[in-house]
Amino acid sequence: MSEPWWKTSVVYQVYPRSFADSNGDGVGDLPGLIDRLDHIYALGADVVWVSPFYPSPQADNGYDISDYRDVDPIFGSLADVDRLIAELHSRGMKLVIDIVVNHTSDEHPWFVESRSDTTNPKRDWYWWRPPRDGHTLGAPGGEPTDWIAFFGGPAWEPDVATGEYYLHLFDPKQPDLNWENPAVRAAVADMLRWWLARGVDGFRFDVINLVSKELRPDGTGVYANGPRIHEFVQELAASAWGDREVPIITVGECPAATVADAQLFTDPARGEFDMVFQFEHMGVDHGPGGRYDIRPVDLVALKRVLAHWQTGLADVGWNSLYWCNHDQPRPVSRYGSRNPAYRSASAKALATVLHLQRGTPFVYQGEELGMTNYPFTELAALDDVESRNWSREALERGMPFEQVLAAVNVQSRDHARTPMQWDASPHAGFTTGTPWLPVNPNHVTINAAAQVGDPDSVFAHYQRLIRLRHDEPIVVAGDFTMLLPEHPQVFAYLRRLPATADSAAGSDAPRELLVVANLGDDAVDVELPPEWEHSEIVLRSAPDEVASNPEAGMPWGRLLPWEARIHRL
Ligand code: ISL
Repeated sequence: MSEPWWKTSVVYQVYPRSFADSNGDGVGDLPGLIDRLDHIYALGADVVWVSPFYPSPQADNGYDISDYRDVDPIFGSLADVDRLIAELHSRGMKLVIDIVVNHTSDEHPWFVESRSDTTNPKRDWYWWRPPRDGHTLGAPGGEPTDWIAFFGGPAWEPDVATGEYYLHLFDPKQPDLNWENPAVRAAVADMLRWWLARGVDGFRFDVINLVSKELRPDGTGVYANGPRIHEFVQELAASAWGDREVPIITVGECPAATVADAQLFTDPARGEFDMVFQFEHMGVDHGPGGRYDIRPVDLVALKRVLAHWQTGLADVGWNSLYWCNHDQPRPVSRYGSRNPAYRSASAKALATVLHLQRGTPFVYQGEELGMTNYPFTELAALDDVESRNWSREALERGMPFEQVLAAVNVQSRDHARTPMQWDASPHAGFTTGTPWLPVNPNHVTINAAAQVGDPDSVFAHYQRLIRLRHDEPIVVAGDFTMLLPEHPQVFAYLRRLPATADSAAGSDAPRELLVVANLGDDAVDVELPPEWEHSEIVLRSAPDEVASNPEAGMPWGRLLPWEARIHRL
């Protein structure tokens, strides 16, 4: 098949702060990551995406960058990046770096210059505005627009020295770059070329669909997918990587993007991104008040959203597939069983229904072990700026402490950020020092050392799913049909490779797969298409009693709790 390499790849995301600490300072680093690359290689992932490692005041753990062309000393040096690239390439793997260019740190020299004087040449590199008519700077209601920042509070920060506000869609320490200014766009493209020349193989673009915005009267402003977004992305793609012989991988993180937006972003003919991170399926347990306004996961809605993306990008564009990243709770805690006896089975079932979809799967560090949320008992233990701000505001609004803590225990971004669980030793093998965020006490049982090499482990299941994608063209190229869409407990679909669309797959290659999983604690009987009854089972995960005695009187169509199967015709 002449598919681009990223269509057959699986990406593994590393949050460097929490992956592996080589020098005992309690913070993960690049040498630590390099030491652990064989774990990712053994899993079978093709690409490693590393969250930001650039110099940063760490107001948002590195998503506030003060120098795009260096490495923060807490993570290592540029020489370590070069070594990381070489070590990955020697294993046939690739490196994706994280590009955060909707905003910089307020300590980036560009912003330091910009704020120094209203006449500074870099003034217009950011969004500076005078107070609203009739208001004084900093007085209530003086903000130029009614926008609220993602991390709470007004999105405008008064700057007393120059008498104006600057825009920050996130933290005040993350001022938004003004992409309307061509010099900003040229500087970004230049920086990307610099990293490509260093040997990186692709980019993940942080909140990239926020770079085009329209400041307008209250209630009418546009902060996402603004009028020039596709123009900006096309220009960037053409100037930074359009001339590459070997294609790179590009992923645009796009909060609030619809399928229609994604068709535009990922249509190869338009020269924008290879795929986007969409957020629709992340909203199925959010109420009208947002992510901390928690609702039970609605499986029917979750399936509807994912099926919509599968069919919406079937003819044009490409999907990314993910359950987790450094901003989300742990999938096994979010969508899996409340019963610890089913933790491992539910991690496998969730992985199965995601990885057999069409798209490029992303595995977030520790997901391949079935790592869980952390049991926070005090708000002071939180590090994440978003959950700290939200919990402070919620307490101020009068929400009882127990309710705040419960919400944070479901949704905090810190759940994904507790240290990687390598082994059962005191700090889980993550560090010899004091970890920057506590290690989950369950590391004594949930850890890599216990799972790697164990054929029944969550890790082994991920290995099989990844191998299946590499071996079976149908997993990459087949079309998608959801089955039992209204079933509240079962996730089932078909993948089919139409005979015409497939010449290279060979005549004996399978043309149909059935994926079915019970995402519940009770056994369930479902009506599956009868022609599949005697089909080959490619992969089956289920609690021990099935694994040890697969045909133990199980009627066709019965699924044990959290059982997942892949059938082949
Ligand atoms: O998921 C979110 C909605 O509550 C936010 O946590 C998140 O800020 C949003 O998904 C955008 O994320 C990206 O940009 C942020 C950074 O904090 C996140 O870590 C990053 O992934 C600002 O750079």
